[in-house]
Amino acid sequence: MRYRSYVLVLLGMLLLAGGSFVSAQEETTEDKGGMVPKLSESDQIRLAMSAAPESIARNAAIMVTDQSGQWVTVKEGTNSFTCLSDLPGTPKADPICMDPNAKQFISSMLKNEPSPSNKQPGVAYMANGGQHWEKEGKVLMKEEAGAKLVDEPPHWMVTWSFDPKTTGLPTQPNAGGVYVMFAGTPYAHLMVYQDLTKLPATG
Ligand SMILES: [Cu+2]
Repeated sequence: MRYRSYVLVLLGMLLLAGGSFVSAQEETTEDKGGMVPKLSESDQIRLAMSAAPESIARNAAIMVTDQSGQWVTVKEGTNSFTCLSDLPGTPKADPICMDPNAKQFISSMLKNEPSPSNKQPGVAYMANGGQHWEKEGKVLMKEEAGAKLVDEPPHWMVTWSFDPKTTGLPTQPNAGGVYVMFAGTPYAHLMVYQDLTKLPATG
């Protein structure tokens, strides 16, 4: 009898632990409804750091977004990478870790500058995945009437304007795992899916 209640208590503890594990996971992958700026600073820091391998995230500068979408540095970094809790524009959280060139690229894009300010290719990680808008098979830079949201699996990016015409690279997510996003615009960049078991079924 005593043994049985011990087992029950243990089982209860396991269930509780399992429950909080599930909700901790959901925090970084489920629909936020564009709520990331409203999350607490510590939740946003966790989100930001989830975008890159731990070896990069732990020494990176950390930025969160305030209610007006401004980036706020909450921790200085020592490895030149910057992790940000969310890229605005889609309901789900899009945490990203960027090297200095990629940071310039992304920052130019969010400021609607005509072309990115980086003069060299950059590397960015989105190990938690993200979302993009798509209409009639075309990946869009911004939401449009009739556009639908498409989930991006975990990936990294090379922020350089690859031309699909000269490189032969596809402009759509596909079973090969690599494509040029925003092809034909100054913000074209290479998308590389990091988990080959999670490629889009549409390929
Ligand atoms: Cu992209």
